[in-house]
Amino acid sequence: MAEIRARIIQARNRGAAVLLIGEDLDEVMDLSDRILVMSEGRITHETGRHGRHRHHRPSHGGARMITVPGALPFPFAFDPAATALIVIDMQRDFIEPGGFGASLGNDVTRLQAIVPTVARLIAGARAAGLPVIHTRECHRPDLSDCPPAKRLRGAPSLRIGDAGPMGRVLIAGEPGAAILPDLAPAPGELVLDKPGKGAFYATPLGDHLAARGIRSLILAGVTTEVCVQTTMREANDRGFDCLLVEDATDSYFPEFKAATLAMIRAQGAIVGWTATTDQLLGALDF
Ligand code: C5J
Repeated sequence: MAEIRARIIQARNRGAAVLLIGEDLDEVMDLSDRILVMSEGRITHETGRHGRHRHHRPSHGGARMITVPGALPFPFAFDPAATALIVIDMQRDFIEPGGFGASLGNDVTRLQAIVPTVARLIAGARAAGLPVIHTRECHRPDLSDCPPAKRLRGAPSLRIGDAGPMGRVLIAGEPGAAILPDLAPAPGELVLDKPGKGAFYATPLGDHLAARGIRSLILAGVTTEVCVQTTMREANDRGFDCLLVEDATDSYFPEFKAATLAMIRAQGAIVGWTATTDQLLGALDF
């Protein structure tokens, strides 16, 4: 249904009228925003438009579906009651000098630029009643959840677990592993520590989402091509519809961000959709 709905909206947004033919009257009504009843070549009954917004549509079971018309590669439809925002690894260790990102030789200032946008996205999601989930890439102090293959790879100036200016690098509870104060989780929001790049690996995220009936995920955070993309692919494989917020994610490498966005949208949203914060919040009316 979501695929059919997205294609109809895409056609309508190009200015086409869409004639629906189906045996399931509820489904047809659900997908229609005007009903014309014709008899003997004449319109005998005509309804007004459903709802107050062209892209908000009721769906089967009474869910209020919202569509982000400008999403790529085609409009993204989601039920806000079954959607969560996941903010990936907006930690000091990736975004401030002296942390893990910098130890790998990266210019962390690029990532600082998205902080106000991520804050606006989080505020909009909270205002719309979407659950907000935060992740932190970090390890236990004894490193028992950090494979040597991860710790010993390459030649960083500081390895995971080494003492740096923000405490031990990527270790839970150390100052560097904390989420930036401007993006601090609100009381009651789930904060997940994850030892891998993907947020589903070795965490209770999947069970948490299943228990709440979440079927769509909005993703933001850093870095686009590593932890964000890995999480989005994990989610896609688990059956979630995923949208990555383009201006609320970034990479140390602009070309990797651009390639990731292109890969996600390619082949008819093979991994998912992308949209801007304004496009998403506009659809949510915030
Ligand atoms: C990386 C992450 N880049 N959060 N972690 O190692 O993307």
